Amino acid sequence: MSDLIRFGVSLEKGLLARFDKAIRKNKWASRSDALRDLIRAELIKQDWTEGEGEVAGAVTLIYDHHRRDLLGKLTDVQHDYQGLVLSTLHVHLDHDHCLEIIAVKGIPAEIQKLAATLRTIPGVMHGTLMMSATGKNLA
Ligand code: NI
Repeated sequence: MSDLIRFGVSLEKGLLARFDKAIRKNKWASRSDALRDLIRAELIKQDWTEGEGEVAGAVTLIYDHHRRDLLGKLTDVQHDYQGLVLSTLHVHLDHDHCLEIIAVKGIPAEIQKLAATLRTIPGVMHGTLMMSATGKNLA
């Protein structure tokens, strides 16, 4: 457990009222919990945009199950980037559509390149990159 340091925060009344409303809506236990989460979110965002360190996340892809040519390409790309791919979950959404969730860990620029390569494979209808962290340096 890291050392906790208390510090004061000055905010405009209206802004604090909105913040408290957001705290209730998001079920944070306290202003400190909310600030901690928001600070971590900002730091993780910075890690992804300018960091050289390791990050983690997930690529999600929605694609047409009947595009057989796509399956081979998806697998080929994941083999090309095997240093980044931790695990893959395949879900048959319905008769026609598949959801693939690919857990990734590595350098931000490389993960973003992998995500872009996957989501631009012909037949992929939608792709997202969920940018998270390895959990290090967040406490
Ligand atoms: Ni499927």
